[in-house]
Amino acid sequence: SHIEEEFLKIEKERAWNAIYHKLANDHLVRTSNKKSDIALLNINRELNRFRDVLPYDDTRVCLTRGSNDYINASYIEVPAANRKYILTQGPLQTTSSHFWQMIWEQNSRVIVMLTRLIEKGCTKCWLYYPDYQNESEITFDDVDLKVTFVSDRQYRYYTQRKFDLINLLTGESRSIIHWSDFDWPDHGAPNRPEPFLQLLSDVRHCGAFDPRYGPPILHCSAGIGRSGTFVLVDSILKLLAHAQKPDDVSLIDVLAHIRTQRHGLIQTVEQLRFSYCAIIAGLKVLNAIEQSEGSFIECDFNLSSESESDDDEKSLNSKKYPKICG
Ligand code: PTR
Ligand code: PTR
Repeated sequence: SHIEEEFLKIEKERAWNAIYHKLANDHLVRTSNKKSDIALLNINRELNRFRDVLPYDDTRVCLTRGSNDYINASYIEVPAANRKYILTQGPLQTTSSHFWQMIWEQNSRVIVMLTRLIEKGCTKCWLYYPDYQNESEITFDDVDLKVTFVSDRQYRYYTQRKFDLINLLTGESRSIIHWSDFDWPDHGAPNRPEPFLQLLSDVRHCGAFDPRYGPPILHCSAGIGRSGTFVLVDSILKLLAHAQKPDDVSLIDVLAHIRTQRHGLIQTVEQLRFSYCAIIAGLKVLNAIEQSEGSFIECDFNLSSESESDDDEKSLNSKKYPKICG
């Protein structure tokens, strides 16, 4: 593919740094009129995990219920690929309820968590979900939501959890699928693309892009480096699979475009290089998956790949609802 040719050319010319920094400079020009005024309001400062990672006003996700509509989250759209995502920071203790409120209001059903709770001794994300080891349910009284643990399943490279998200005002309950524990420290890149492509394939097949529901929620710690890499690889692979003229698909253009929706997507040269590697490998191994598009019927949030990867996984806890006291 032309992406592979481009990759080999950059390798040969050792041009990764130059390309990455050109992108960063172009970005400053393209976004000079972008504002993050809402994120900087005094009442919202504390709601940001990092002072320097803020959503732009025009692409931020607004909460609809309650007195403050702010959450550090952005819509990312790649219209040519027919893809929408929500990227957000790893929830803080004080913003976990807002996170679930956003999921309810946006009608999202899938969460991809690309950070660990703690990396190299530093806290990267609050434990905002019931992991069963600590808790089997969490009630967020301020937003009238309850999240209950349903099941977890350990795959070779990551964990899948299912939760029920219950609206305490109406009693309505929704199934949520949560992917986590993927090994990928911030500012770095995975050693090889295959585990990542497996995660991507499972995320696609669990209904993350089902048009009946809201966009999938992607987060890492800041919600820009690793999550941005995920968006770029997924959307470019989708574009290459469906574009009229795949040779016109430009990774750099798509990256520049998504960077106008949330700043800093893809944080390092390694992550940019990894995106190329994952796309090149993905074109080979994801072929079979692409062909199955449309075969996805009613989404009951059971993994369709269960039979394929049976030996990759084992149930951590009973699949049934764990006992609750009382
Ligand atoms: N100021 C922080 C830093 O540069 O370390 C912000 C930051 C943290 C940015 C993590 C990106 C980070 O990675 P990710 O978006 O993958 O969590
Ligand atoms: N067809 C299923 C769905 O729409 O959810 C599963 C699936 C999803 C398969 C996406 C492949 C997918 O990849 P792409 O969107 O790149 O065709």
